[in-house]
Amino acid sequence: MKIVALAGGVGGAKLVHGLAQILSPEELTVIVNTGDDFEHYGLYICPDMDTVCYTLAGLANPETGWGRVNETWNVIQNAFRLGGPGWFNLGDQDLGTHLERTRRLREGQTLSQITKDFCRAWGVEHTVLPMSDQPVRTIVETDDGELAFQEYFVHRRCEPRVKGFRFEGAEIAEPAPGAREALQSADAVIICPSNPWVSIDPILKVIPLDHPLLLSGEGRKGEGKSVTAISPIIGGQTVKGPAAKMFNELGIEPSALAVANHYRGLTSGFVLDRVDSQLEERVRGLNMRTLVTNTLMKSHDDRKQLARDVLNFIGVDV
Ligand code: FO1
Repeated sequence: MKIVALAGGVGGAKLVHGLAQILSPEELTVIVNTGDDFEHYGLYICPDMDTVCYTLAGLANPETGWGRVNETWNVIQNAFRLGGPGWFNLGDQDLGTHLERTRRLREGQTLSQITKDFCRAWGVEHTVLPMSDQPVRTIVETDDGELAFQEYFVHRRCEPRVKGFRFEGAEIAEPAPGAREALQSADAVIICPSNPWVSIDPILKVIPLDHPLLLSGEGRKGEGKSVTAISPIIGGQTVKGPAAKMFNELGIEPSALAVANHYRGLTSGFVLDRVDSQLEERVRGLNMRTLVTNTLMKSHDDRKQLARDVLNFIGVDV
């Protein structure tokens, strides 16, 4: 059984970690959002990519979910004292990643090649692909005007009211090498519990899953490829990040049902938390099979259990 997981930041990384403990590197490919990439201090930063890779490598900071465990902050504090921007926290170990990635990009290497090399160095055996090697930039349209994603997310703490999103460069960006092939040969696609607006939609803009070529592969049971999403909204709230706030500001009541509706026509399966079980019938009404289970990943065991539940739901015996 071949699975492709689409992931954004911390929530996505946690489920991917669970999946990677069950599926072999031949069975699992992860495609990661790069719409939140940006340049800071002249360095190329890939927050979601790094969050997924550090999590898979067991190097992620367990408190924040992003950045490195046992981190120190000497470089950024010294740069800040000299007048540099201090709103985006780059740790000393993390800076090593950005320095070397930037050096290689300037040498002409691609983001996917660099990611492959870094994953090997970190002992990550599963394939992790950026959605594209070309730049795609998530722009948040707000009451305060258009904001680059990290400006909105970190610098402005998601405070400006959201009116919409644009993914600059998505029309011309090509899927990263191997992404199309992985999707074509996949039996199932899992959309991780990441922010639908700013983590998953950029990936879908670059790699539309409903493209006939991608969906044509036969599932293991001859039923066609299944696409299953896990709700990042539990009991009307997001575990982490601004997804619920975004739904609200866009005039949609945040709920697992709203997430299912967002993916309507794309997903054949939908996973919602036990606290939202009363929404199950209405999600089924959107023509989706449903699984109600515990989706809150507080511990490492929770990650693996949710991964197991989702895999069983899509027909993998684990
Ligand atoms: N998120 C924050 O809220 N504050 C930060 O200072 C911050 C620094 C940071 C550094 C490296 C990295 O890979 C991620 C970092 N993040 C930070 C998280 C990141 O900006 C967001 O989680 C994602 O872009 C959204 O998925």
